[in-house]
Amino acid sequence: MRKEAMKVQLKIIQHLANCITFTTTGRKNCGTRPLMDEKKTESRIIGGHDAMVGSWPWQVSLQHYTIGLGYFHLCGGSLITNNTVLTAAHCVKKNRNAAFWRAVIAVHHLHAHNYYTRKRRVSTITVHSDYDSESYENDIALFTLIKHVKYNNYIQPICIPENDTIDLYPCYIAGWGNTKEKGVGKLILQEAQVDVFPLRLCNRYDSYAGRLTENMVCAGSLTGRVDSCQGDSGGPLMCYFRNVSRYYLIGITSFGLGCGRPRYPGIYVRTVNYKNWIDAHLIAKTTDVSIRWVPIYWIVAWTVFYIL
Ligand code: 4AZ
Repeated sequence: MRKEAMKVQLKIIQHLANCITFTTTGRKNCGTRPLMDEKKTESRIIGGHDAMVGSWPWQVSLQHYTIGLGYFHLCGGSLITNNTVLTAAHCVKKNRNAAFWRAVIAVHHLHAHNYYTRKRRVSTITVHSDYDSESYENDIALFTLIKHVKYNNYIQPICIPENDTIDLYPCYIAGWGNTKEKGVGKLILQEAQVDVFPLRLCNRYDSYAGRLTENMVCAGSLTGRVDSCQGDSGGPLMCYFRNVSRYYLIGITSFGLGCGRPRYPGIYVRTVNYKNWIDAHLIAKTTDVSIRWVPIYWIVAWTVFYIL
């Protein structure tokens, strides 16, 4: 009887730990845009245009510090918990030292922060151990923030998909990257609607010719009018799922042959394939958040123990 009670007690502790980690990091209410009306059908976007303030509440600007220059936007990222930003591994090729980086959240104009804009220093950078800079395989990394952010109308996490889905529509990309292949970045966040293509189409001999793997998503436009570019890397490829009324992070902006070239859409990291990797590296980082709840676990667990 005591053994059984112990088992039940352990199960309850585990369940509580899971629930609390999940709710304190806010992943349950992911992928919603409080300031946007999803019912309004947006017209199709050709090329990029200014995003509206608060339209992508998980969009992050990852900035690197250089002496004399200060912080400089290098990559995009997506907020997936209240202290974690998902980005591309190649974003940290310049410097993997967390001390040189900051994440800016709820920012629209890179040089004009708002009262709700949050700047956070980074405690750890976790790069996928099998990232290959030649093939861009496993181009994924996690930035853990020193201090968590509070969710509000301007700050929300995006959902990570659990299962592969084929019917992706509508999907968007966003970032402060170059608007031309040899151009410069924009100060105001840009967004564009993209099509997601079957991998075999992008792997044809006159396109990426077999270089793309199952860990990648090919998206943009075949005529080359809509694409991501340098400076957008690490940012989101996000799709809206009407059945659940939420946005999911389908891809992470990774690479491409140039920008906006016909037959060469942008290539994104297929996040669904990294769900386990992400979770494994989150749990370790979020224990400090749930540790506050330990006394409550014990009270519940001991109460159950004595009742049984
Ligand atoms: C880059 O250099 C880059 N057209 C990102 C995305 C694409 C190309 C280049 C896709 O970070």
